Amino acid sequence: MGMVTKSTGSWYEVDAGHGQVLKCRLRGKIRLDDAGKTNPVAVGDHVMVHLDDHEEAVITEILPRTNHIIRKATNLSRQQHVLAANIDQVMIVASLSRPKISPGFIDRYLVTTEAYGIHSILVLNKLDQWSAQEVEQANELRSIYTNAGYSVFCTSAIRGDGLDSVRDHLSSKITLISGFSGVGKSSLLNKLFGHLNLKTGEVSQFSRKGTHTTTFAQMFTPEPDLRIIDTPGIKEWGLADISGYELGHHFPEFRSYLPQCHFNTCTHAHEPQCAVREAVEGGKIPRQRYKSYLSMLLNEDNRA
Ligand SMILES: Nc1nc2c(ncn2[C@@H]2O[C@H](COP(=O)(O)OP(=O)(O)O)[C@@H](O)[C@H]2O)c(=O)[nH]1
Ligand SMILES: [Mg+2]
Ligand SMILES: [Zn+2]
Repeated sequence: MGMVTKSTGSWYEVDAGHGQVLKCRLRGKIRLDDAGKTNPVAVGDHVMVHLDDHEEAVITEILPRTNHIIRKATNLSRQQHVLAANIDQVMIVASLSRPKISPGFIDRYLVTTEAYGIHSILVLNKLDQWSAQEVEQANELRSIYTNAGYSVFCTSAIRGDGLDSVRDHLSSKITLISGFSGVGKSSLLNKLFGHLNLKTGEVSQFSRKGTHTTTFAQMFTPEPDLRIIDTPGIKEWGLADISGYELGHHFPEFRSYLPQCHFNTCTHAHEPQCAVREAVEGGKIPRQRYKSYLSMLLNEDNRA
């Protein structure tokens, strides 16, 4: 038995334990039985491996997953690509500027992880570059997301600020790292785990015309029991199937108000006697989060 650490679609790297890494193929018999999925095996999958007659390692069985994250193959396609499986948490990295932070984008990531039942932590990086105004913005973001139940860390991958707390939150876990290109994901990992030697400051893979874009995740194990899944070139994942009524449940700070709405099918957009809207008016739910909620509710494209 082992864990898939890399998948290219035609072959797979499987960590079989005790430092043994096998390059495997997939047994022909395992089909894409789950209609609509483009890949049967994802990084993080637990698999059974056998050596065939030619001494080749072959994946013969995929064990049940505790969770998975899906990325739509393309925007228009209904095909889905399983990005990673069996992950403990998602670490969302953002910088305030260069590239500019998009709270709407962070909220979409968070709703998606909530829908998958996966916990998230948030890292605001490049604090060595923050202006006084950006320090203020970071404090506000920290309060908004801490209030919603997420751990928030302010870091500098260059100077090393805040990295001990991040390391504590990564230990003994499998963490998928997400965030815009250029926010400092690889720099953070290099500073935390010097021997990883990840390339930094790369041009976004999407902007390099003619280059084959790799959309496959890769797992690193910088310390025993501490695993990181990097998703190079992947800007966003597809949202899980979430109905308008459900959406509010994926904003943790809305939850205590939901049972108090007059209509039990309330979408908190226009209905009378809505406890969520009252909480926004009363300053108990941050306006910025409510704004994200409305834009996700009203923009069908943002939903499955
Ligand atoms: N000033 C400053 N620059 C950073 C920091 N972290 C990353 N960078 C720079 O931001 C650029 C992108 O970093 P990289 O780690 O490749 O980002 P990734 O695309 O998210 O992996 C590089 O030029 C890094 O040197 C930081 O904490 N402070
Ligand atoms: Mg990188
Ligand atoms: Zn309501």
